[in-house]
Amino acid sequence: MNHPRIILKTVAACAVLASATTGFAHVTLPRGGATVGSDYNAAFRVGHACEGAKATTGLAVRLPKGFVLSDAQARKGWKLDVQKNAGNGEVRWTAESAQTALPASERAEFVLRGQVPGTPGPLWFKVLQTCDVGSIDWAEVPATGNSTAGLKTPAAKLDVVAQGVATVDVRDAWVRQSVPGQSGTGAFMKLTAPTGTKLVGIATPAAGVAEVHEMKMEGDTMKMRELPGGLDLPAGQTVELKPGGYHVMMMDLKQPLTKGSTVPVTLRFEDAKGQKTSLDLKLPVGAPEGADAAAPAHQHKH
Ligand SMILES: [Cu+2]
Repeated sequence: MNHPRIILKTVAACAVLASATTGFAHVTLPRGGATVGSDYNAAFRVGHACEGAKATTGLAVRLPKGFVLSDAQARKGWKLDVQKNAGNGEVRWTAESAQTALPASERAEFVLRGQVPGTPGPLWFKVLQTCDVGSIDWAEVPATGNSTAGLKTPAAKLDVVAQGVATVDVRDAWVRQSVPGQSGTGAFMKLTAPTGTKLVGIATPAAGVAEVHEMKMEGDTMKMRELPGGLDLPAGQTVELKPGGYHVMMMDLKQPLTKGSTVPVTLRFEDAKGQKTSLDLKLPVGAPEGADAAAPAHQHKH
């Protein structure tokens, strides 16, 4: 009676693959948010031409209400038009010839700068991509919430966060489940900071102590220890905390962490200027599909 399970797994794998492909084709902003009222470099990534087209020939970004444009980056061989009208401003790049158009197989960034609004919330940039054949209007906005999941042609989203809230993007976060009597476990995630920062601390009511750990070979034994000075998150680079690598160590667990429950966690960051921010999250307990759950169980040795 293995068949139903196998079929289910295949379907799930296809779904993941399909969404990854569409994700690549979307016009998006880099991972991570922006602090209220801050200056933001909006680098729109164009990863693919319109369906059946050979090249992207134009990109028009409609500026959302509350975003104050300062300037837009010119592109060689492209005409730049800027309309600063309050409320319906637009920045438009148009290829001057077929030679300077962006080939379907190449990726590029179209950059504009400006100040984000003073109130937190998602900011949607609607982008019209024009190609030698056809066009795509990346203009879909979810009816509620701020997830673009399920949208075919989502607008590019920027999360504007309150002062003191980290702009770091956190994905695929999870906590390894624990059994009664087990004192420690690990938490794992992918972190992307839009501007360089450091993960300097963790707090959770589920554990007496939580630390950022690294794994290191000492002679022929793998040992782990707290990262002195925190975990570096270079700008725009995704840093992965995973079994066998960097991880959040939770010690003196208050109770067993059962699969399917969630653990509240506060991540604390500090940038090079000493600016402190934090992020409150609820992490699911249990390895997600595709995670390296087969890695050796987390043992605490110092
Ligand atoms: Cu550890």
